[in-house]
Formats: sequence, C-alpha cells, structure tokens
Amino acid sequence: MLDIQHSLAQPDIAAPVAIRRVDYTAPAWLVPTTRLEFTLDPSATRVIATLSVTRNGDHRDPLKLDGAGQRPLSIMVDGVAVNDWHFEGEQLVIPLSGDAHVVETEVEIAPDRNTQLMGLYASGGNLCTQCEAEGFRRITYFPDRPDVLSRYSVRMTADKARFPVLLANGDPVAQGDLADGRHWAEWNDPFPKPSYLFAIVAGDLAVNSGSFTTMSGREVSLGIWVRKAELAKTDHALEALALSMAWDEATYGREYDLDVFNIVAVDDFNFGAMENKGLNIFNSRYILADPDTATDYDYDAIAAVVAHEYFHNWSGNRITCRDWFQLSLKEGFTVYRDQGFSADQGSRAVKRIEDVRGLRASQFPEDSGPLAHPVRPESYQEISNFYTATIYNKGAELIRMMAAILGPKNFRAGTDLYFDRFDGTAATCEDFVASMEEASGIDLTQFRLWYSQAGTPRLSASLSHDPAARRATLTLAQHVPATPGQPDKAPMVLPLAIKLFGADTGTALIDERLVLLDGPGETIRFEGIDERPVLSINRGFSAPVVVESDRSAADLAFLSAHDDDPFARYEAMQQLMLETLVASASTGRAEHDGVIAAVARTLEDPDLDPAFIAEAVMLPSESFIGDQTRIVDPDAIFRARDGLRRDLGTQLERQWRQAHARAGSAPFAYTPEGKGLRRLRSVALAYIMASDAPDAAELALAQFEGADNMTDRQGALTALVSSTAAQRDTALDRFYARYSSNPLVLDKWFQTQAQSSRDDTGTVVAALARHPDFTLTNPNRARALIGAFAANQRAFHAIDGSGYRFLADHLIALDRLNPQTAAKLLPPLGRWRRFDAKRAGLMRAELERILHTPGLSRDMVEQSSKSLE
Ligand code: 0A1
Ligand code: ZN
Repeated sequence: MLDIQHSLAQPDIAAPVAIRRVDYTAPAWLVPTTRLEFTLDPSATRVIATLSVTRNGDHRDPLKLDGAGQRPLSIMVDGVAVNDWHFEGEQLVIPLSGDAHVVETEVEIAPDRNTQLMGLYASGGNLCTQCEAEGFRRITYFPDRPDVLSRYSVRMTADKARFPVLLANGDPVAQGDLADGRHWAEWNDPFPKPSYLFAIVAGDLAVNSGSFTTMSGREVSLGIWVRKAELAKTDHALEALALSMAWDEATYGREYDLDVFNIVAVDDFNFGAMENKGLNIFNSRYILADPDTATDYDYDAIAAVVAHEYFHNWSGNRITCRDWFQLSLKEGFTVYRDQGFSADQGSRAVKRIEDVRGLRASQFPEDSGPLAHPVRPESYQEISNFYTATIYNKGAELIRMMAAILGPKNFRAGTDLYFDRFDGTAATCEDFVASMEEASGIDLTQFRLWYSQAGTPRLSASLSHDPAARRATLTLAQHVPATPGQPDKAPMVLPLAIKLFGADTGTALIDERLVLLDGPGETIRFEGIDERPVLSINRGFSAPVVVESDRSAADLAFLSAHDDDPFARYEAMQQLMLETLVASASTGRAEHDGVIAAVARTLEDPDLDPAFIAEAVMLPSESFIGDQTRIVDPDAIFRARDGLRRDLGTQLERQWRQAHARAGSAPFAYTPEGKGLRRLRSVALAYIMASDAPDAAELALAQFEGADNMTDRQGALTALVSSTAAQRDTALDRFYARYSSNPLVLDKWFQTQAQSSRDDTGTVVAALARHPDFTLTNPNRARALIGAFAANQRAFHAIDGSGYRFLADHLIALDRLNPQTAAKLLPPLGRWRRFDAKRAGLMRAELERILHTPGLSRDMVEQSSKSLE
C-alpha cells in the first residue's frame, strides 16, 4: 500500500565515511527465508519481497534494511500495513516488537535506466542482475551484508515473447503461461546464501547444454546461455566448466551440490564474471570464443574465469565472508585455485611466469602507491574500490606461501578442515589460517602479518665464497617499505626456495631448499662448497617480494642458460635485461652484447618449449622498467627499450626469421604446442619489425592476411600498429571492415591502437574517443580505449599533460554513468610521486579537478582523495 506521507520522504545520501573492520558487529536480525516476486518490465519492474526475520540475540534494535536508489511503495509487518518506519541515511528502519516477524515491502525499479550495472539492469535487451558487493539493495530492501544468509525462493513474471527464458539461483520448480502473452517461472535455492549471490536473468537466450556426473554419481545439467547467434562460440566455455568440476573433485575433494549449473553471458558487465549460486553471470568476453575471433590468450582467460567462478561454489558460496574486509578469504583462495587449474591444463612454468608478470604489472605498483592496502584492509569508504590486485593476486600469493610452508599433504588437510568446519557459514581470513595451523601443527602467528601489513617486502641477498674454508655464506636482509597509515613494519615470514650451482660445471652444489626468513636479516652457511657458487633464489617466485642481489651480469647470464627451475631461468634473463635497460635509460648508453648473447642462446636451445622461449626473450614492459627507477623518465625508458629491441632484432635477424617460419604452417589447434608456437611466432615477428628489415611490414601483413586464427592476426596487427609503414593502415582498415559488427573484436581494434608506441598515439586515441563505435556505456569498450591508453607509459605521460587531461575528462564523464568502472581506471593518475615535478603537478591538478567535480560518486571521491595524499 502507498503511504502518502512517507512516499514524499527521500533518503539522505550521506557524505563518504570510512567503514572500519574493528567496528564489526553481528547482525541484529537474521532472515531465514526470503520470497521475491518480480513483475519484470524494463522501465518499471515491481519487486515484492517477503522476509521472515528473527531477532539475533538479546537486544531491542529495530530492523534496518539497506536500500539504494528506490523508495518503498508499501511496507507490511505480519500482513498489516505499517507507517511507523523512517529512513536513517538510505536505510529503512522498521520498529518490531516481537522476536520473529514477516516483513513485506514492495518497490518499483527501472532496469533500463540503470547505467551503473549494479542491481537489476538491461543489457542487449535482456535483464540481468549484479549484486556483489552491494547491488542487492538496488533491487529491494534487505540487510545487504554477507553474514546474513537466507533461503531464497523466486517467482518471475514477464512478457513471454520478449523474455522467453527466466532463470534464477538454485533449481527450477515450476513455470506456466498467463493471459496477455505473459508467463512465469519459479526457482528455489535450498542453500542459504548472502544477498550478494542472488541473481536472476530474463531474456531471449539460447543454451548450449551439457552434463556432468559428480564423484558421488549425481547428474548435473550444465547450460551456457547466450544470444542465439553466439551459440557456436560456447563449446570452449562448456568444456572448461566440466574440466573445472572434475578438477575440484580430484584436487580438493569438492563436489557440486545443485541439479543445474547455468552460466549467462552479457555484453555489459563491470567485472569479469560473478559466481551467483547456480547461476553465474559472465562478461561475454570470458565466454565467447572461436578461432576467428578469440586469441589463445582469450581462450586461456575463458577457462580460467569459468574455473574461478565455479570454484567459488565452495570457496565463496558454501563458505562466504563474514564482512567485506575478509574479501580475500574467498578471492585470494579462489585465484590460487584457478591458477592451479590452469597450470594443470598446460605448462606449469609458463603459467607461473604469466601470473608473476601480472602481479608485477598491477599489484606491485598498487602496493607502492597511495592506494596501497593490506590483503585484509582496515577500512574502506566504497567496497567496490577494494576488488583489487592486492585482494585477489597478492591474496593468492599468501595462500601459495602457506601451501609451500605446510607442504602438499598438510595443505590439503588444512583445506579439508576449513571446508568441513565452516561449511554454511560466513567466515574470516583468521578462520582459514587457523585451519591451516590446526591441520599441520605449524605455527603461523608471524605469517599473519601478510594479512595486515601492506607493501612489497624488499629482500637483499648476497652470496660470498671462501674456497679455503670450502664455505659459501648467504646474507639475507628484508625491509618492508612504509605505506599509507603504516609507517613502521615488522619483518615478515619469507619462504625462499634456494639452490646453488657451480659456476664452472653448472651442476647443483646443494639441493633446492626452502629457507624461512623471519627476522630482519640472517646469515646462512653452506659447507663443503669447493666450486664458486651461483645463487638461484626465490625460485618459482616462492615469495612475492622484490629481490635485490649483487649477482653479476655474467652470473645472471649463466642462470638464464643453466638454472633447472624455469621460472628462475626466466627471472635471470629479465634481471639481465632490466639492468641493461635501467643503465641505458639513465646514462643514454649501454652495452647490449650480454643480453643479445643470452637471448641467442635461449632461442637456439633445442630443449626449450617455444612458449617458454617466447616469454624469456620478451623485454620487460616500459612501466616495469619505470618501477625500477626512483623518478620515471618515460621518454628515456622508451628510447632505451626501443634501442635494445632494435639491436636484438637486427643482430638476431636470422634466428627471428627461423623462429617465425618454424611456427608457420600448421593449421590452428588450441593445444599447448600450438599455443607455444603461435606465441613465439608473434614475438619473433615483432623483433623482425624492430630490425627495420625492408620486407618486415610486408611479412607482418602476410601473417595478418594469411592467418587462420585471431592470435596470429592480432599478433601481426600489434607488430604493425607501432610502425609508420603503409601496411599499418591497411591492416587496421581490414580488421575494422571484417569485425565491425563484433563488439569483442572491435574492443581489440581500439585497444591495439591505444597501445601503440608511435609518437601520435595521444592524438589517435583522442580521435578514437570520437569514433561512432566508441561508447562509455559499455565497460569493455571504455577499458579497451581509456584503460589501455592510461597503461601506455610514454603516450599517457606526454609532457604537455594531454594524456592526463584526456583521462580525467573521460573519467568525469564515465562517473556520471558508471562510478565503479570509472573509479577502477583512476589509479594511473595517482602515481604522481614517481614522476618529475612538472608531470607530478599536472597529474595532481587533474586529480584535484576530478575531486572537485560536483556530484562526484563516493567511488571516485575515495580514489581521487586518497591518490592526492
Ligand atoms: N566475485 C567476482 C567479482 C565481481 C565483483 C564485483 C562485481 O560487481 C560488479 C562483479 C564481479 C569474482 O571474483 O569473479
Ligand atoms: Zn572471485
């Protein structure tokens, strides 16, 4: 019923306040069951929510329900309309006298005006939901916090022609037709869940169906739902889903628990995908693939994200988070699990290299900048800003370190204990660590600092040798840099995998061992060492730290050829390249012979996997080189890298051509071998382009034209896009003409141009932002152009400040539509401390301009104000 007086009352939207971890209190009211009735309509959807509520403990608090962007049309308690409710901020406060009541609210929402893509929204004519972290409150009034678990039943009614498919969490119960072309469906989810896992989808969708028999013999029907025209692109995702289900049974003993598992792909999505119980909703880029439109990288990412969301069914859904400070409990652990899955599908070594490169590209900069925060943060203003590389990727490294410290058997005993003990509850990071301790008997007291201290530890390692005493001495010291709010740090536990090799014979002088450095410094002696030893340290990237060692260029070159840990071998080569590049960026000159010889040896080693070779011979990115310097000089770094690329290209031209040809003829197959050869092929092509050989651009265009798959085509386009050859425009035009109706491939067309190292990239990107196919309403498109440009170090940091202005202009515009996506793109501006005074001033000025924009979202206020501190 409509209460006139209250319908005029508007909730106050409060200024941003910090929410603190230490303030956690248990919910005052629980909601054992929730019944939702949706009358779906894109412009006016009615939602009736019936909550059974029970008082939690002995208190007199009223019921407080979260809501956002909506007003109640009616409120009933135990079947009777009430009007003694009020707003506190955006919370609806209802006094209740007894210990158990039934509360019913009705609201109306407009999915077709929802540009934030949180709550119920329209995408491509269909309706879908996104509730993590706080989207459910945009659908109905509810205690929208992860520790209130409820059993949901849902009824949807909609126009049948427009929305023939109606999906929700759990299992389907019944469906039927109504008069006037409408129909309905009921779904029931028997598992209590927090509101952030709620989902419905209504639309005109087709399904690719499969089935999976679980380890206890239950049959689960699997469905990937997409637009009809995209059905042919869903086989890879469906296969990945079945593989993930089998892997989680074999690796963690975890079985799926409902009769159906549905995935829906939508084009407009703020993140990658969402693990809603039994009804995952995905960004279509992580579902749709065929050889003509998806690269090997896309195929790998699809399998990884499908696995990630599936694994959440246990690490996230069956056991959820008590509060959002515990986000890494589900995300760090689930990333660790999906990394393990991907490693088992292909090359473990290459997967580790890719993951570490990702960590260094996104998490290390975050951990050393103004937005640094611990894996378990102490406070936030807007939780959406905390879906970060620190929570996800550093969080996964923490789990990896515990697995290394415990060993595989104890680790599995720990996860078994954790899953069994906390099943059906909302748990904490502490619960996870305590399970590991209890199962293994290993004390992790000091290890817990990894959850509370931000910042990437720096480890210095120096090895000396006394031939007379036949002794090697390793001196280790650690330092954790200050981060916002944490000026002084205690030493952490660093698990360091270490090995020594003989410099002359190349043989192992000691077996690999795991050293746990837990103090500020330590000296370790190795006895009986006659030969001069070379140190291999942090093998497999056993701890997420920066290693500063005094190893000579000759020793690094030696390790790049002889280390038996592929990661350490890659790392030695990277270090060698980095030292050369940093020297050349700061002095303008450097000797390239050492790197060229090491790359030549790697290219010619017949025992190496092509995928590994491709990784090892790739130069570190401009931004990673910048991260090694105190004040980043983008132009000098570009020149240094470009010079080394050219020298490598010219001096090893024969080898690059051989590698390029070797990968040439076989037809496309998505196999580890095929992927490795294609990766090497495009890396080689880029070096041939760098050599400036007269036929290079023609060779690239030939690869572009002759490709039977997107990996080779995009590889050729990337090689061409930084050149001034006429073939560049030919390839770009043909690419556009061929794919202009495919949004995911068109994203690649925008992104590749934004990544170009040509001098005119800033101008090209500004023109692309006015292209008819550019839009800020689609997050993938916005990220493809704006995000890729802000990651292009030299173009973004143009000394006239045009790059900063461009980013700020677009973030201000995007914030009005979609604050979450805008705020995620802001961090590059916050790196001002690492640049010269002129650039720093220009960057700060843009941050100030953003911060003082009237009506700025809470998401952006938090990111921009913290970035200025
Ligand atoms: N839990 C998801 C990530 C995710 C978070 C927030 C979202 O809201 C827009 C969407 C997805 C995951 O880890 O995949
Ligand atoms: Zn996740």
